Amino acid sequence: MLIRHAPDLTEAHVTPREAYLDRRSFLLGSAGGAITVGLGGAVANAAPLSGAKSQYSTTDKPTNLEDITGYNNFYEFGTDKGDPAAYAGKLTTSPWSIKIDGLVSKPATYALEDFVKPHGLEERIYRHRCVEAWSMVIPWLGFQLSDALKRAEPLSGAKYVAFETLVRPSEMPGQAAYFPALEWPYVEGLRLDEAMNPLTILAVGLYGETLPNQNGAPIRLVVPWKYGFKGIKSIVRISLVDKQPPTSWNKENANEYGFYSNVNPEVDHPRWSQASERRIGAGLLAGRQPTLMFNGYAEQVASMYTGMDLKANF
Ligand SMILES: Nc1nc2c(c(=O)[nH]1)N[C@H]1C(S)=C(S)[C@@H](COP(=O)(O)O)O[C@H]1N2
Ligand SMILES: [Mo]
Repeated sequence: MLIRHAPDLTEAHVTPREAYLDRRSFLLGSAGGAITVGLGGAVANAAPLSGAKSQYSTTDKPTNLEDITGYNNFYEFGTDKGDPAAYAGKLTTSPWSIKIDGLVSKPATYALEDFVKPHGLEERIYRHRCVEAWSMVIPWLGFQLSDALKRAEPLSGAKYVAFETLVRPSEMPGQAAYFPALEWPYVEGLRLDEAMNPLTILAVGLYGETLPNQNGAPIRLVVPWKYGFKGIKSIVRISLVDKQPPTSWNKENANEYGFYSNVNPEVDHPRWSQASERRIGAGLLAGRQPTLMFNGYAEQVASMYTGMDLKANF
């Protein structure tokens, strides 16, 4: 009998969750901070990565790796949930450079390694709530955006932070499409206090490895109290600016997607309710669960919006 080996499947795909957790505690016990290149991984080119535990991690059960890396939004690779997993593998993520400019004392263009090097990595297990009313729990590895911004020394006039994704149609089929789904580059932005909030991270890995391309390799933003589209992927530029920057989904449809996009069960999307969500991987019988104000992070972030009308500033 012919025994078929699936060549695309690596150990991480078939490792049961418990075995993964054992391996993770091993990684967490090893010298934290450094990106170490090793064998195997969830996807091609993945390298093991470790990070210190964080007080900001949720105790919610992490979503399976297969769902986190197989059900994605990354329109540069197509608009179907499976397109990023199917097409992002071809993206060249090394070498990678990232520019930090605008209203800073120290503008610079860094090789990714040099941009990441000064920062110790942490594991941040965060809830992830897409505006489409589904959610996951993702064990990110990364560092606080605040630390990267401090290094650039923002000037007093800096009020917002603008982010840009790579434009490379030769490797991003969604950017080469005749009728593109969005205007490129994908752009996002935060108010400076939101960017400096300790919950806001730049992620370079998940589940103990470098980021899979479909999740925004080699570096992406994670803002866990906002809808997922604020978490811009594959970042090449971070600019400190004095005015609220344009954002991709707001440009696409300002009536449906605001600049703030804080998770709010009381402010419905014009076409659907935001009161509840479907937790991916919870099983067909699990039903929907209530969506929490600020995605459950109100304690850490609500004070930034005191006195603000969250229905007007959605
Ligand atoms: N550049 C870019 N970033 C992006 C997107 C995108 O299409 N392009 N999609 C966003 C949306 S809608 C979501 S929900 C998250 C999905 O992240 P994940 O695939 O890692 O779960 O990425 C966000 N970042
Ligand atoms: Mo999303």
